[in-house]
Amino acid sequence: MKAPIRVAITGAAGNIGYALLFRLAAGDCYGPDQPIILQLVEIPPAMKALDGVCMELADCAFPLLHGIETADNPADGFKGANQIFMVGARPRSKGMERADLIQANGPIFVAQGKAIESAAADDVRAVVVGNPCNTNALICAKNAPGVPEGRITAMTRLDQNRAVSQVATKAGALASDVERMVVWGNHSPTMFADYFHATVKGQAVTSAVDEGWLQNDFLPLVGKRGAAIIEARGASSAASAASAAIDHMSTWWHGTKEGQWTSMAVPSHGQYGAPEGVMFSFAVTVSGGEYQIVDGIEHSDFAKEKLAATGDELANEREVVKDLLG
Ligand code: NAX
Repeated sequence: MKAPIRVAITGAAGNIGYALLFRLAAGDCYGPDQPIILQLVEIPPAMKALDGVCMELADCAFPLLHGIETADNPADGFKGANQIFMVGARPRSKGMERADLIQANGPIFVAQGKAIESAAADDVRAVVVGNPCNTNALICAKNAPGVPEGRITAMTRLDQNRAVSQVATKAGALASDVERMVVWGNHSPTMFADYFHATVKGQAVTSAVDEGWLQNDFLPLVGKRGAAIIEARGASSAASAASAAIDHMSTWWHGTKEGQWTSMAVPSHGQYGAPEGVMFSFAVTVSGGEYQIVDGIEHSDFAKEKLAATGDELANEREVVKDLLG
């Protein structure tokens, strides 16, 4: 049996947290031979609910769960953490614009960035799920300048999984038959689910599936999937978001298979025309715990327009939080 790793989760008593913790403890992220110690972080009013979650975790008697610790602040909660899931954030309330949400959540990620730098393990890897996740991850990274670049990322894997599932269903195939479907840009309706380079059973998606459907139905379907789930369920995506967070961290931990791509929002250095210095979702490969942005992908004019629009949105978000960038 390997030595346990420390896995910190913020927002651990929330909806996504409730779907995430049990799968982490069951070994779904790091494998059946990797024990973990969970470090659960919440805000003070949620600590009682968190106690209840801890009781349930204990009652599962998970063999891989070698400890549960709780904290009501990130400096304690991130101590020695090797892996961090930043899920906790203020939800968007009625009448709140995206810019208001960005401003309300920004300070949370200033404190969490500082805590990663001062308290986490040297090999820390972190994903931000709490929205607006790209810009929150940017704030976090800028407030952790001593942490190597690229260790703090944001999650667009849910958008990728949604895109994979829609194409698989349309083509009468399985999700595992769809490859190289990646999402570019922001985790917001402007993101671009790039079907031009994706394949289903080895065949180009553009020839396997009606192109009119791809352009007119698929893109809005994926872009507005979160809203459709709220409308149907009366609550936002939780289990699917937790599953995507596990996929993001699991791929980072285990690596991508030969020829496979995945989507991660990572610091941009202007590749593919993305604005420099934002957290932009790119096609990446992963090996040995390091991601690499895929080089040399050709984009059509249609795709370039989409990339420019989502990039502009991220540049505008960065402008809104410029005072929080360390
Ligand atoms: P909930 O409101 O159910 O839970 C959030 C939890 O975070 C609460 O328990 C709250 O007490 C805690 N929290 C708030 N501020 C905190 C802080 N400073 N430190 C630690 N904990 C804190 O929301 P939930 O449905 O779990 O969603 C969490 C976040 O994920 C939201 O921001 C949501 O918008 C975002 N999402 C992101 C997705 C993505 O693909 N990136 C998809 C799903 C989801 O919408």
